[in-house]
Amino acid sequence: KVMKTTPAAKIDKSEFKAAVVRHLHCTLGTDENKANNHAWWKATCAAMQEQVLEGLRKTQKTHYMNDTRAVHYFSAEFLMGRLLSNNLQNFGLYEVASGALKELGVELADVMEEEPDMALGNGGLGRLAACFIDSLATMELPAIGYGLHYEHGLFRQEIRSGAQIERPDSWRDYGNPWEICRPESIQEVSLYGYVETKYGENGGIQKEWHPGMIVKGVPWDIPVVGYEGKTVNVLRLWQSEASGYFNWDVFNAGGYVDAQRENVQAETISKVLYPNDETEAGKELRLIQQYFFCSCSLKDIIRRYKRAHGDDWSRFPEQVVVQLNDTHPAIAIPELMRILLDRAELDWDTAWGICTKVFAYTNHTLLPEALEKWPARMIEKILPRHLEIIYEINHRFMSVVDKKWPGDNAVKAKLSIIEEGHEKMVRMGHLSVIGSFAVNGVAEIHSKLVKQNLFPEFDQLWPGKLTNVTNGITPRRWLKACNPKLSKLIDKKIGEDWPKDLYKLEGLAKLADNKAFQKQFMQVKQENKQLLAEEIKASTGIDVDTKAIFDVQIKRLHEYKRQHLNLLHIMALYRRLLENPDYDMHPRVFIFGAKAAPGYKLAKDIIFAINKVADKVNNDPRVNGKLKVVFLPNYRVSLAEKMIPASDVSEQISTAGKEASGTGNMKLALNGALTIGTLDGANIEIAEEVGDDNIFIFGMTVEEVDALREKGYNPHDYYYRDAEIKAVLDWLETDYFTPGSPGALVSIKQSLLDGGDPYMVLADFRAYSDAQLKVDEAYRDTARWAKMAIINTAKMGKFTSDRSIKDYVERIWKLESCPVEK
Ligand code: DL6
Repeated sequence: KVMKTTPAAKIDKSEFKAAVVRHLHCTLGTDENKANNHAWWKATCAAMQEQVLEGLRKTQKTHYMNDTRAVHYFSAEFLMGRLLSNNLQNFGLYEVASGALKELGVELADVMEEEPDMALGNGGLGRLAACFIDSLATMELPAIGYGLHYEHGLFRQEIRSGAQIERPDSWRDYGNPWEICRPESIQEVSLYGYVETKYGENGGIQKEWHPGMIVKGVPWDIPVVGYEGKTVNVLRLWQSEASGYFNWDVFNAGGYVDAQRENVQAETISKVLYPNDETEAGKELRLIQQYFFCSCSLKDIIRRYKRAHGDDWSRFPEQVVVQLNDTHPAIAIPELMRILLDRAELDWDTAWGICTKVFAYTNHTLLPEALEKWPARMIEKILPRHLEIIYEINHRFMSVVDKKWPGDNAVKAKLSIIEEGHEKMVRMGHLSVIGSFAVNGVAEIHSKLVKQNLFPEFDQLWPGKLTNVTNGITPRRWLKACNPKLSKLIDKKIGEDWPKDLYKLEGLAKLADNKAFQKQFMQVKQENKQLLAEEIKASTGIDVDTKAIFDVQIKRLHEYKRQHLNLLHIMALYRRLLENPDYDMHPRVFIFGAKAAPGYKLAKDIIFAINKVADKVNNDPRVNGKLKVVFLPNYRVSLAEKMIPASDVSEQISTAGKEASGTGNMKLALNGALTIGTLDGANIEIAEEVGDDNIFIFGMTVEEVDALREKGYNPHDYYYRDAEIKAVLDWLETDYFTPGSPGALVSIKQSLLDGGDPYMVLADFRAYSDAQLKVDEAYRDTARWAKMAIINTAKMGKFTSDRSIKDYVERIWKLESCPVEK
């Protein structure tokens, strides 16, 4: 049963105003006359934080008193974005704060623009973690997020002469008003060194790890405010510091500089987020980062558990569940084993019994280059005891495999945690499946492929262990907060309960044919487009026509996501317009937002090509205003919040079988954008919800992709058979888009022809182009488009992250909510 929204905090406008002024004076040492927007932002956050911390204190006390079972969400990434608007919304204080600031002569919208994004993640996986902790708090579930307190989050992207330049992100240079340092909960983490085997008198063997380095993990807590502000959970991020343990010896021996060097080494661990999306970094520092936050987090969990249960380990799996967000935290499995074996001195079977009831693992990708493997030698150097434990886990697992498939060495080699080769590798995916009691993919099709292609034997060995939990997004951030105009319209039509019960949006479906509602719905879209047009002008200088179709592709730049398919189609439209100035199309603005991993050459080339094509198209009077191309720099959560409400068309055009789920697809559809997409990831489930008439599906299915590959895919066939494909690819080789530099865009053509077109862009081109004609036709019928857009919003109930969390809770975590007294 959903209650009507009530403000969580009992604070009125004048009290809020007084709190802001108090913080301006007493926390920031300035006053109303001198304060700039940054100071107003900090003072507003501080006023808000008073309410937040009260909620946090009450929540922690309630969870402690009830000795609750809790989920611990281990993730190397949390892409939180900005928190002020979210916290105000969730506490029901947005209007209060806005009114209070207005009386002080300040606009809340301007103040919110001062907040740097907390960009501690690359893309989908990190943002999913952020949506999940929002839902966990909203659903009053005992939960804690654990991750890394990166000093620098994902790089800031600048575009210079069309090319991506990476700049460091400094999200907390001037302080982060939300975080609280907790020195009382510092942990120590060991690294390097060697393992001593001790033989006891009774013949028992004891292992002792003598580390070569010890670092300190300092926790920073970010409060996570649930909707209606009842539960305030915590995101605990670990920052590395020198422990001082070894350094003082060096220092005392006169090695001041060497001591500093050790400090630097220790502090490097949480210095920077690896900017790779869908590729494993394979660097020593990355493994150390993973181990560092897992070790700190497990010790933190154990400290809390012991406070209530002492040395009785039997109840540990009843109290603790750890969700591994991909394999990045998989090293937590041997770490818990090490603690149970070497510290708690449990026997192997007891320890393993506990471990395999605690961990669950989510797989987010099938791309082979993203499946983490670590050289055994690297693990041995950094974590010698853990490698021993991994070998023992594997040894025992191989007996299980031998029982199921006696004498089958091929299956053993395939399932072994250790991949043999010229360099022995530890497969973190295998370790995660073996050490977890549940494994899930993130959309129906993805989970099916995980079972069929990635881990089929594991599925046979442990039927039911591999399952699906379709991803979701928090409607609080991705509709209520980012699209206030549409939210208010929805509130008026169906009431205010939908942010907590998104299936309520279904109530809009019956209005889809209502002319007056269609007009209001499209009017909101129009106003949002106007705001985005202003943003585009401010950040790129490009004027766009808000009556044009806003066609948006926003996601990391990756070949499998096929931004270059979109680009080839734009070039084809441009050609059609040049060949026939009367070519009949509704004006369209293609808008991109995407960061490329700094080392991913082709991805950066695609960004460069988009910008070069944009320069040409946007300045060519012959297109007669029908075509514009915009690349918005530095795509991030706060920019997504501006783009999504203003989008008409959502590009979800990955090669079928490659996009595990996608979550941008859900955000855009929720805000009334129509999807043009392949039958991939969650697109399939979106299509099921909205119906075939309200989505533009095109291209090969997973089976067709496989069949074509099987048969032998030759992109040249498409190049020679389709004159338009040939013309646009050849165009890339000229200097038309890069005057004076012929060939500057040729790498794209090369990858699609000589490179074999690994993501079958050319094979899907014609189907994509045909689907785009249907988009054009649909848009011209304003009533039809409005109806389709309304139905998209109405049918997104399934994709709330509350539903995902409910699935995890009921099927995997077995958690109970714990309401916090007001
Ligand atoms: O599950 C969240 C998100 C999915 O929606 C995307 O489809 C998928 O590409 C992304 N995966 C990653 C890769 N990480 N690893 N490993 O971000 O996860």
